Amino acid sequence: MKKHTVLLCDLDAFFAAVEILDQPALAGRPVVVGGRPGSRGVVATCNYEARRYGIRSAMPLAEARRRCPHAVFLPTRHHRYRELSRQVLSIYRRYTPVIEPVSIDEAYLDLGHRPGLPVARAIKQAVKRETGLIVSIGVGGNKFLAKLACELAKPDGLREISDDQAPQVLPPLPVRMLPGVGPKTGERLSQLGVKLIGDLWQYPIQWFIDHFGKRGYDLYYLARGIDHRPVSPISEVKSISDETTFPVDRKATDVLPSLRSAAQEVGSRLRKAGRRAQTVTIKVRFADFVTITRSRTLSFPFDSDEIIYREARNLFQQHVLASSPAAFGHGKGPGPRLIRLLGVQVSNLQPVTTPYQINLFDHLG
Ligand code: TTP
Ligand code: MG
Repeated sequence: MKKHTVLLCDLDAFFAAVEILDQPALAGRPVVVGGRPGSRGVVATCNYEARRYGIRSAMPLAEARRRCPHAVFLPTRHHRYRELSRQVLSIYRRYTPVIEPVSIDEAYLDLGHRPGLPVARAIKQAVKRETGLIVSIGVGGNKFLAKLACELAKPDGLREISDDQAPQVLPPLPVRMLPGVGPKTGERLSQLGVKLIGDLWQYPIQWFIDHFGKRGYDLYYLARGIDHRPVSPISEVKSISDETTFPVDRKATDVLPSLRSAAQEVGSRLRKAGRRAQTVTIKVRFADFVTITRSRTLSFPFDSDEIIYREARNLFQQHVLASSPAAFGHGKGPGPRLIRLLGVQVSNLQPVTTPYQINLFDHLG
């Protein structure tokens, strides 16, 4: 069966690019979007001029100002970003109906059996001409290779990684560039002596299954540039979640740092999706595989890490720590109730419409 051509289109420095589009006098200056530098907020994004000073998404604004005091700091205007996001998607739709948006500025396109580069070139030009924005595009025979090509080519990138090129391109890259390998899996791989994608090639598939369970299959194949995930035009994201299975079961009193990092991961993806949530859910699987989920719905929409963590922590304290004194390790029970898996989810998602509420809610944390 002939393979499909996949494009990954990701707009460059999206929020910052929109601000510069609407205020051309800012061009060439470092621009940071996220809020006033005096506020407790974080950087949503910044342009490449600001990245030269080490400023990055999710960095506290105060830190960004320390690194580059003369940068221009702007509040977010989600309404305008959504408008441009829709406009760009409608351009993609002229080239294929099979589109899977993954965030406010990123989408996979399935081109069927057409060659990718000419279409990618045409899309880049149309987006530039009609919106003024720059889109980087990666082309590949699957989602992973398309995404990787885009990442390697950014900014203003256009690159294809063919199946034939994958065995040369992949080995020297860090394992963190594999889909699904975040800080946690990255750390586990590093403990196993694996730093580069090529380091994974020496192991048989059983090694992957022994260390990573069912996910091991994906890792084995992804390391070789093989990715069977289809481009699936889902209508709307309904929830965002992050969960970790610990390498060894942990005491309930020891997992709050993991809960915090899950809350941060979910918060970052929520903001990137241009959404706010109203419900936080925690999922806890104990060592005996008994699994519970507990939720709380707030009266207002939120997207800050602090609120997500605060609610997740309250749920955890109420339903895990308080309800099982043994979890503290000094109860009368058979011993501490150990935890195998911990997850955080946000749901009840809605688009961000009012621009200043991020800062407003920051003060509730
Ligand atoms: P990205 O595509 O990750 O970043 P970017 O478009 O700003 O820069 P580039 O693609 O050139 O590397 O995210 C898209 C938008 O999502 C970004 O402009 C702002 C928003 N966002 C947040 O609000 N918070 C975050 O933590 C991240 C990563 C993104
Ligand atoms: Mg982008």
